[in-house]
Formats: sequence, C-alpha cells, structure tokens
Amino acid sequence: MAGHKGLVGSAIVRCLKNNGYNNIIERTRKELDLLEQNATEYFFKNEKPDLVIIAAAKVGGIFANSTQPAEFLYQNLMIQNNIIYYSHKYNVKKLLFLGSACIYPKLANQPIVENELLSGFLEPTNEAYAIAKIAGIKLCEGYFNQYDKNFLSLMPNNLYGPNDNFDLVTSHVIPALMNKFHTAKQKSKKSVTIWGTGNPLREFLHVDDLANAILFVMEKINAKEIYEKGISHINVGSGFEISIRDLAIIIKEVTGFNGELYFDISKPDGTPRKLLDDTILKQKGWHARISLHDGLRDVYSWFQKNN
Ligand code: GFB
Repeated sequence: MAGHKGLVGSAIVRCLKNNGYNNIIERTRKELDLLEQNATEYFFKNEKPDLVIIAAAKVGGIFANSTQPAEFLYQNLMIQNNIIYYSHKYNVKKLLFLGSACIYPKLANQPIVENELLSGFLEPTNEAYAIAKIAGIKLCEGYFNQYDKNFLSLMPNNLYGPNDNFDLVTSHVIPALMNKFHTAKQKSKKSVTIWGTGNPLREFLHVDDLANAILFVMEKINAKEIYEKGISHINVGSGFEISIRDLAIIIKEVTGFNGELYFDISKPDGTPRKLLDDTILKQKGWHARISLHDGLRDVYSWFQKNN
C-alpha cells in the first residue's frame, strides 16, 4: 500500500481492513521515499509484498497541474516506475496502478470508452499528469505482454472524500469550494468566487466507492481478461455528471452559506466534459453506491471535525 495516508490510500486501507485484510504493509513518505530508487528496492527486497496498490502520486487540481508541469511529470514517473519495476523484479503477484480520467483527449467522445486513449490532443492544463499516467498504464501493459505479469490499471474520475487536500490553491474543486463556502459563512462574507464559467461538466466519485472498486478488481479481475479485450485499463466512474455551477449550488446548501456566487472567468475551465463509460465494471457486477449529495454531506461533516 503505497500512499496510505492520502485521500485514496486511506480509503483503500479502511476498505481492506473492513474486509478482513490485515496484513497491509504501510510506509509514510518519511519512512520510504518512493522517488528514491535504492530505498524503493530495499523495501521490496525486504518486504516482498504479494499485492501492490499504487495510490502514491503527486496530485492536485487544475491550478496546481497547470503551474507545476515539471513536478507532476517527474515525480509521478519516478514513483510509478520505481514501484512497477521492483514489483516485477521481486515477483509481486498482482499490481493495481491508479490513474485518472484526465488521460483521455480533451474532446473525447462521451461517455469515454477505454479505447479513446491516445485518440486526440490532451487537455493542456493537465497534460503533464496525463502523460505520466499514460506511461504507467503502458508500463503495466508492457510487463504483462513481455513477462506475463498480473499488472493492471484503473482509471477513476474526479475523486473526493475525507482526508482530501483542502488548500484553496492546490486542491480539486470539491474541497476548494467546501473550504471557501465554509470560511465565507464563518466570516459572514457576501460572496464566494468560483473559478471559470461554471459550465464544465464533471463526474465525481467518492473515494469509498473507488476503494470498493479496487477490492472488487483485486479479488475478481485479472490482467489477462482486460488486455485480451484490446484495452489497457478499466474506467471507474459513478455514471453521474454535473456542471460546476450546479455543484457549487449544492455545496452552498450543504455548508449553509447564504451569499452570492461570483464566477471568475479569468481562471481556466479545463476540459469541458469527461464522463467515463463504466460498462466493463458494471457488466462484472460493480457499480458506485454513494450519491453526490450524501457524499458531500459526509465530507463536510468530516471537514468540520478535522479543520
Ligand atoms: O477539480 P479541478 O481542479 O480539476 O477543476 P479538473 C474542476 C473544475 O472546477 C474546473 C472549476 O473547471 C475549475 O475551473 N473550479 C471552480 C475550481 N472553482 C474552483 C476552485 O476553487 N478550485 C478548483 N480546483 N477548481 C483535474 C486534473 O482536472 O482532474 C488532475 O488537473 C486530475 O490532473 C483531476 O486528473 C481528476 O477536473 O479540471
């Protein structure tokens, strides 16, 4: 379990422990710097894990991605290359690599099927992160084709949940707006600024749903049946998209803020839509369960207790 303290990693640990998996090896970034090749090899040589889930990554919202392309490309390539290579060298039985829906072209056909990958230009604001994640997908596929390794990739959409990053500059839209509305209510402010036009559509997935999808794939799906379909990964979506404007209105209600919404169109909208086609997992019997309304209320009560 690489990245067990973060938004995704902490949800996976919760889910695994709730399902009887207690032999989870966890390391903080201080204990194991996955950017360091020697430290990563030392870990694999001594721990010899059976299963690896890569939830460690350099992540962030549209502003962080568009202002730190070198960091997003370098750090994500280093982390995933180290983990995937040493998982191969030390014969890890199964590896799940987590990417993101931003791997798809900006104007991909919607809903986006897995074969849309590399069919067009990427969204500029997150091209670096997308290229790193595409490289990770291809590395897993390469180890399957060349060495028959059970390494496969999952592509979730925009995630939210407890233990998220709520920083107003580097975070994703849900934690950012939750923090903005909460603070505006506390300080009796008259308005909250939303980046962009509010028109883009996004599909959100609660991290507990993602963690259940990861457990489902871990227990029921192997690399061979995915690559045999001629695809290199599996989409994980909630099947429900919403405009940023409508999302802001829901978060305004959840936080109890009564002021105005101001849209700052000097900020980027990013990709107009990225609704995933989740047929593959649905056909196998998995679907998301947490509604956006329930999920947002769940995160806001966590936020109030922890910030
Ligand atoms: O969540 P977000 O930062 O990432 O932005 P992306 C989603 C939409 O919300 C964009 C708008 O249109 C933003 O302009 N937005 C409105 C805001 N107000 C805010 C705000 O206060 N903060 C933020 N952050 N957004 C990311 C990729 O794209 O999607 C990542 O950059 C990753 O690499 C992630 O793939 C899943 O959905 O645009």
